[in-house]
Amino acid sequence: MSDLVLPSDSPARLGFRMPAEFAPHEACWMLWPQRPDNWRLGAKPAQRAFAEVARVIAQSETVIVGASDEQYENARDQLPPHVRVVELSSNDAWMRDVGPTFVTHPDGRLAVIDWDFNAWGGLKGGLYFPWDKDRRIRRKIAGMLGVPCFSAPMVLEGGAIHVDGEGTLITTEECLLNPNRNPSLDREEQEVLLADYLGIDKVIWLPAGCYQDETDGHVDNLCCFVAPGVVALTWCDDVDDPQHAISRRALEVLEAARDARGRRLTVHKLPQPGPLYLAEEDANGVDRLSSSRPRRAGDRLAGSYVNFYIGNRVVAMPLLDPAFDEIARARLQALFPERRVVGVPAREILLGGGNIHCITQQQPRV
Ligand code: KQY
Repeated sequence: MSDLVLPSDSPARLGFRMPAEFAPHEACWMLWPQRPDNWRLGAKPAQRAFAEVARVIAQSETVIVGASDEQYENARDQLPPHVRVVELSSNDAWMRDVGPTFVTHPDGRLAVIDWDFNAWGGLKGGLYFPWDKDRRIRRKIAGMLGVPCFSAPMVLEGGAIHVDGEGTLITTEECLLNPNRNPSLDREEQEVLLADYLGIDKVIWLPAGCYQDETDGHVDNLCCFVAPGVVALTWCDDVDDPQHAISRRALEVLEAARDARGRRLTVHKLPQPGPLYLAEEDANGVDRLSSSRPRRAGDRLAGSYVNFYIGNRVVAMPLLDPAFDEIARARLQALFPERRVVGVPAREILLGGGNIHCITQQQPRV
């Protein structure tokens, strides 16, 4: 980590830090899916899956779902009454990536970090155009909550980072050092910004994310903290599967790493589901529009059980493959003895390019 002096007004200099996902939450924010060029059959199956995710998470914290005006009544009708629905326009439904990264202050203040956003790569491999509505979401939520919003001079999606709440951040080189995100910022400069805005003392750089992940290797689909000093990692035993080498390289980095407090990490492996592929029927249900990335039958899906959400008393995990669902659920339950691990059928979310972690964003309790 570079020891450049922080600007005097950076959130970290003011005393703000990003808490871990496993710290207590005030709420969980989500968005309602609707775009027919990403979600098959007019997003109806995805809406049912999102509603089930919201229902499970709402068992232990407030859930707030942002929906467009034209989908407001439909979202209200499909979501349980105790899930709040607010009008909030978006270009798609990935609250992890377009929603606020919340930071907290020891005196009880909450603030939002507003990263730049370019739809996972802008015009060089991004997933859709335009992304103007997504770009405004963090500021709108800060406004709704009446909390300060710090604009960070860096493209970053929430799914590209995981933190332990004790000064350590995990990310991937494939995503953060991709020329389609921050071509003018090198590794050290990005570390300085992560320190300035999130209070990070140590960045652990994994080489790459999951095979064929359309986000350019978001860490939240590959590896996450389950406690300080403890991570879960997607694993694949098949040496002929490209995921095997990716996970093995990540394991080597994790095993050699020390976190911000000088601890070694304990790594727990979660099996990769599948491999899973987009079926003809899935692809045929998606509208083909030039403004978004096409979905083609036979495309490999970047399915991963690591893409779960840690709620206050429940963990919402994706069910993706009957051959591995129960093994993954039992391993996660052992990692979260004080929470109930609940599986949600999540193939419809995966077809849109992400999973439960990608569609949720925790608001920490202060
Ligand atoms: O990995 C995530 N955090 C989001 C996935 C977004 C996919 C967009 N199609």
